[in-house]
Amino acid sequence: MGCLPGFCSLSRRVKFLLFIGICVIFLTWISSLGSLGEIRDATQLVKELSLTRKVQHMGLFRANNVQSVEPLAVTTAVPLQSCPLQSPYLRGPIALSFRPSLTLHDVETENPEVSNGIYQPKECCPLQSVAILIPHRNREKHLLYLLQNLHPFLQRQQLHYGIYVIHQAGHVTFNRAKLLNVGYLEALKDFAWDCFIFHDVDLVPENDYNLYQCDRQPKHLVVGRNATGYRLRYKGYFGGVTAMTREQFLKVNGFSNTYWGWGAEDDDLRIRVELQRMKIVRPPPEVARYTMIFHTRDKGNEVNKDRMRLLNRTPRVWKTDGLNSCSYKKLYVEKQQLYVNVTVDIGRPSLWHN
Ligand code: UD2
Ligand code: MN
Repeated sequence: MGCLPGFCSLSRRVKFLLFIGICVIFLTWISSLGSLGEIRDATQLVKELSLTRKVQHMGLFRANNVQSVEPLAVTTAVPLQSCPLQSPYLRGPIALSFRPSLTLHDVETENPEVSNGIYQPKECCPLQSVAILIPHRNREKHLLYLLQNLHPFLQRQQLHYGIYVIHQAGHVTFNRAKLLNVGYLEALKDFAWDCFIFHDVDLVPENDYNLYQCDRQPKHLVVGRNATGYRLRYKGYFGGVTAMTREQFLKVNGFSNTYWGWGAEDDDLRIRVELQRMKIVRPPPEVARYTMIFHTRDKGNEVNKDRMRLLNRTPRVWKTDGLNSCSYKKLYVEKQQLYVNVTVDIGRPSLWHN
């Protein structure tokens, strides 16, 4: 039998020691393979757990038992059932409360399960994720009353929702429609909301069967309100509170940005909806009822004298005036417990656009 050069000349003792050394190196290598395997398993486990938590956060699953990281079997996730089509918590007509001494702190205490303006039910997987967009300036008391009534109302409907207040900075003429475009664009940076509710700050819903969810068609939620004898103001009226899916709103290119001051921006949206051959739907009148908190016309929101001319040009300009041309300066975003405050500079009426 051949011999490696130099190997045969070594003494038996040295050969024996060499053999032992090689065995030790081999065994160490084998055991290191085993522990690598364990590390890989642990990484996988952590990944799975964090995935389960992520999904759980989205309200889709509830993890069975995620306190311990061993053994692997703990990652089994139990799918949460969908919330029912009709929530068991609905009450029908509600006694509204407008207590003069109410404070934001009171409303925060009444809604411990809301944080960063967001709530989601624990007991089931919500049917829709809904962003409520409220255009706002100088109506703090109205906002307070709306928050006090709206949070429990939406929770009874078992929705995953977020409330965004889009606050127009400065004293330039108010522009409700442009603020709502900003709200849509900014809310989508947080979450892929399915449905958007465009909501006046002074309208408080009176019946929780008026569902804040979107339909296959754009939905108008204010059939009647106290000030107008609970009757539809006019055929085609689309103001106050409306619900559109993310896709429906995108399809019409959102609101026009060019309505500065009071009036007709809601009619403009109706024209856009009709141009896309969509049809406005409404809940039954006995359900779609609101109380509008009394107010006079705000300073800085005078009647827009140009509104009829603007309405006439909608079919020509909607494609280039809307979400895709909405320029603004975001001044700050503040995540409060009960709502997200987005404060923006939306510019001023321009000769070119108005
Ligand atoms: C009607 C419509 C409203 C809108 C408006 C014409 C109803 C119930 N509502 O409301 O949707 O079409 O006519 O532009 O028909 N706002 C402020 N600060 C201001 C001014 C307005 O926060 O200084 C906001 C606030 O959310 C308010 C909304 O804009 O609810 C509409 O303004 P409004 O309440 O003065 O107008 P109103 O009641 O005639
Ligand atoms: Mn109003």
